Amino acid sequence: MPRAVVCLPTYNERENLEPMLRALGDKGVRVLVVDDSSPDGTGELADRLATELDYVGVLHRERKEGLGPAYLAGFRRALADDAELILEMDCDFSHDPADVPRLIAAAEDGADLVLGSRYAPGGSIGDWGFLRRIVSAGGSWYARLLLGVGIRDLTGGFKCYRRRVLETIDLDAIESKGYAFQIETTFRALRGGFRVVEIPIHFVDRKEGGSKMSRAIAAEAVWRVPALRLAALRGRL
Ligand SMILES: Nc1nc2c(ncn2[C@@H]2O[C@H](COP(=O)(O)OP(=O)(O)OP(=O)(O)O)[C@@H](O)[C@H]2O)c(=O)[nH]1
Ligand SMILES: [Mg+2]
Repeated sequence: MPRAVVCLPTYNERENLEPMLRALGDKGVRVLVVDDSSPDGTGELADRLATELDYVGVLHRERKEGLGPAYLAGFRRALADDAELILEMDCDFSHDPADVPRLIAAAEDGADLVLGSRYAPGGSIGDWGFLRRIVSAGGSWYARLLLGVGIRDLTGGFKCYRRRVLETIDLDAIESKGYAFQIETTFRALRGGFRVVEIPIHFVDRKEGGSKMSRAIAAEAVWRVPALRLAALRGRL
């Protein structure tokens, strides 16, 4: 089995971290927790768990700058550690740890980038309110239309990259911080000619802890999508 590293960004995920790390324990992966100095002590808890669980590592960052910079730091560390597959996933159980082997299997079957997709046939979302559904589905539809791509779930954060994808796309050029980061990485992979495959997942709302989604994050996605298309049209991406 190729060496797989799950990058797990955390900000105030104290209640979720330990169950999540334990749930990933039998999946044959290494886990890199990327914590942005969570005020609730998630980073210290991660250090403690890393001494007990040999498949866990921790990357501490000084301050919260959004998901994008946290993931980029995690990707760079995973690449330096010789990972062949690099996964992204949320630490709030919206993404089911039991799906990790399915993402890895799709990559082993030949995909360069696998997306855990809520909007692919067979995918679904549980217990989200009406507004959240509209915003999410509308966001993916908007990005799909403006970017002219066939991907159904562009904003999800449950993904598995082959090493060569992250080595090829220009990580230094990515400035997206929130959902836009997910859109941008997938768009860059498509532009790079990589094979992107969606596999259906069932997504559930978090039970513990609070959402970090904000208006600023949603607004960033709205303006970055046309900016990405423009950059592509100008041959800059
Ligand atoms: N390191 C780091 N992690 C973050 C940051 N923002 C969010 N996260 C983590 O990224 C994951 C997704 O964040 P959520 O707050 O669940 O955001 P979301 O999934 O877009 O929104 P909800 O569906 O409302 O939960 C979680 O594991 C968070 O702890 C950040 O700035 N830095
Ligand atoms: Mg979440």
